[in-house]
Amino acid sequence: QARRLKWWKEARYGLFIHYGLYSLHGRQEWAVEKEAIPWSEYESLARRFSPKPGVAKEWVRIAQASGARYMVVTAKHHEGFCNFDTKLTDFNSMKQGPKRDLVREYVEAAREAGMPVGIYYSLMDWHHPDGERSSVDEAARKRFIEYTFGLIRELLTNYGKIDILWYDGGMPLEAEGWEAERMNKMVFALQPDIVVNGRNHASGDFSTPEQSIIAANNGRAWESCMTLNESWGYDAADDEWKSPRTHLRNLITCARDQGNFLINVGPTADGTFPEPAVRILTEVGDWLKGNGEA
Ligand code: FUL
Repeated sequence: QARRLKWWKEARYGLFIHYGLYSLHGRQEWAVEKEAIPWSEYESLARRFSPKPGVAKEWVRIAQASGARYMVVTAKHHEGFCNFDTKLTDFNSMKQGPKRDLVREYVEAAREAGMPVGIYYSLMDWHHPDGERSSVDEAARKRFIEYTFGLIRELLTNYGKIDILWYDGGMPLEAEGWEAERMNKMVFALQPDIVVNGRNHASGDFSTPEQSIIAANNGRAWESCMTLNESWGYDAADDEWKSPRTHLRNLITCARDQGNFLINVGPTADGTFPEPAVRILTEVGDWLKGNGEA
């Protein structure tokens, strides 16, 4: 573990990106659930999903300008839309709009720049017919686990080396229901050097305080994830941007306490970062460069 985690601990600072169908309506990534949007309506967003060409390269460029030393990008969020080509569901970016494999574009852009590649994967899945009932129906759970393992297997097989697997949404099951130990066994068999968080309820490599900085006091590795404004996925109405100063102070606090800092941006419909996000990230990046840290 120490050997696998060495680069990650030294990196300290990563850029998190929440991008998917929810970026189109600009009301955050929980909207389909919170607003009870009918699936037919939500699914139709896929037909309008058209990230601008070269968008992943732009993300990597901004990540580099910000001084970030790794990236984590959503492959699938809670609403189940896959930003990648998969054989296991048609609800994906290759079959629906934009007919592109966005995970592949991202991985290739990051690789080309020497940027370590993290993949965010939500276990919780509101779209899969067995997702919600998996906790009360054993046959449903089995099918859902097969689906889940299948998608993770595709992500860790089809794109070369993946450096981080960032599980999320460990509901509605617990460690046993997710078969979390077996899941990680598969993950390490496919990607022996990968670093994984603990949000699938197995212990994994690091803990993930969210919107707060809580240093682990037991020597365990940790990474605080935070938003630049108040939302993860794009929210057109959210202008509560943190100042570059606050953002930098948070990064320094994490580094001082031996933790990592993962700062999030929610790109707009076509994948462009909101202007304030670019400004804040670049300002922090300039400071880091001026101080020999990037
Ligand atoms: C949470 C999710 O519910 C949010 O949408 C976001 O992805 C955050 C990083 O993790 O658990």
